[in-house]
Amino acid sequence: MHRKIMFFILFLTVSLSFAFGQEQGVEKLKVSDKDSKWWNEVFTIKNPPDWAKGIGYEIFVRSFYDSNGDGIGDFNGITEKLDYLKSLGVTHIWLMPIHPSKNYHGYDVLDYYAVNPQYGTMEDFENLVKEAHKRGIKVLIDFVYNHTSKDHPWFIDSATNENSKYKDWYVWTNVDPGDWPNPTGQSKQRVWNKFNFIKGAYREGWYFYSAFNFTIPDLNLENPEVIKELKNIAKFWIDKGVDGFRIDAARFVTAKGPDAQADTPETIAFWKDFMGYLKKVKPDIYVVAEIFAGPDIVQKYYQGGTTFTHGFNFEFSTSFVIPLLVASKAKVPSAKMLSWYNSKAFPITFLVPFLSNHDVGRFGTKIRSEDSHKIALTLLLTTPGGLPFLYYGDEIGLPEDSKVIIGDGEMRSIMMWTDEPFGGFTKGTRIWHARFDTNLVKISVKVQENNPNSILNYYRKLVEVRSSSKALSQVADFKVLETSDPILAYTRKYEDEYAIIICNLSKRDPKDVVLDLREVLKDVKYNKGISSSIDTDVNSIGQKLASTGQAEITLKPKEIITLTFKSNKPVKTEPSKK
Ligand SMILES: [Ca+2]
Repeated sequence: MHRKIMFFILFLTVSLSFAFGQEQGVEKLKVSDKDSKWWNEVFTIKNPPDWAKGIGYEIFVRSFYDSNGDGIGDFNGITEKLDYLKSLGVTHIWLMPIHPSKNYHGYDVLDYYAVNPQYGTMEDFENLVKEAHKRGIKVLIDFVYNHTSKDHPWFIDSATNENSKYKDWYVWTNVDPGDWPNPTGQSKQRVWNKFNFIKGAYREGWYFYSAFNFTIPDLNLENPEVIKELKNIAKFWIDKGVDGFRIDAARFVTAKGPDAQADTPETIAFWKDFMGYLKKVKPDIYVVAEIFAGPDIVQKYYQGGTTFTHGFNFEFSTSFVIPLLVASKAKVPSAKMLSWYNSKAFPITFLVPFLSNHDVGRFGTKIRSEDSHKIALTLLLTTPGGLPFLYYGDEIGLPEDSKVIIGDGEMRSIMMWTDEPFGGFTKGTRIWHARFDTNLVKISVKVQENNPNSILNYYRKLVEVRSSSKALSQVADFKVLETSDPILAYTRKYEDEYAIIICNLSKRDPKDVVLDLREVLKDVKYNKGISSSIDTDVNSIGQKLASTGQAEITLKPKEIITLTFKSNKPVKTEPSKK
């Protein structure tokens, strides 16, 4: 009896230690590049495309930095922060709408030829563009072509003046078209609305088309006069020094019926013509479109490179980054990414990845873990695609501010610069969104700059590694390595430069990994590397891999390591002429 119990205890101890040992990472996961395939960009890209090394940054002017203490962010505020942006590796800033508007976010424009006086003067804007250019930063502005404000003088005249030149600038009918489904996903919002804003107006009782909201009627973009005017507006801003545009609501230009309100052939033809004009005015123009859909729809706007130069990838975060982080499994999300890569309809460089924006919300709210945020930023900057975009605050993991009570304002709250009142956003005594979560100052730029292990310091070092390596900062070949969960690993190659990125997606368990990259890393020297854990000696791993092609490493839970390599061959020099 006694011996039986002893035997059972011994058995239990052995089984437990075996199981425990496995969880602790005794099992070694092999990562080898033998059976994987290099993916090459199948479309010809101008070499090197000027955006490839860069990083884009979306700014909500009202919330970025207030230079004059009135509680509203402004152009001069951005100008003051250009050196900060430069320190993030930013090469393109996208300013959300800068025009006069009655709405705080600016997407219902009142005058396309002016700047919002709350943001500063036209001279302030021109100065921002000039100072940005001095630092090698391009300026993109938001272009809201699909609709105007209902208070825009064009709409008022179109509604009230039977002889107006703007009469057919909007989509009107005096016969009730019935209830069409809303194409933008806002099912409660009617697309045909009765005009009753002005008593006795010529259009009183008529219906106007509006894909988003009755306060922003759609322009009639089949009217050549409207198209001509929009081209003039675009040229006006290009002449001001603007380098390109972010196109708002690109899918909804022309509705042809209840079942044809998005992505219609007329819409695509409109953009093809419009882009042809922009490229004529400014051949190197950078245009990234909001095609709020998956890549299967986005590809319709590539058209062999004749339409937009880039479209945002709305699935990058939801179908790739978040599933990796939540499920801690690599296979399915990696396959998703490769399906974009394999598309015959567009090059992967057409798809612009991002983690957060002003409509989909902040990544820092969806994934509340610093380690995961570091992984996400690494994936953003090291997986193939077009110019990666940050939303202001992504570099510090800024979450949404739940104290903001203005509609959608939680995603567009003030930037946290310091741990002073209002996060150092203003020197004044109030801010435009009144209430804010004072706890957020704890993750401000200044606080993170003083913490070696912060998201911001990790991000800056990652940018340094990225820009030191052509394998990461050019349109490079790409290979997802065969691994077992929870390990994700991929390599990139440009000429004879290489990068490897390896990540332990497990939230709890460290993993021992045997790296065998002898097939790839031949005759290379280690360049630079970074780990999301400051305790990992990445340089010795990199040097070992460079000399032997192999290394055994223990990855901590949620650790990601990026290593870059250059050719060991002596640089060829031209024989000197005697
Ligand atoms: Ca201000």
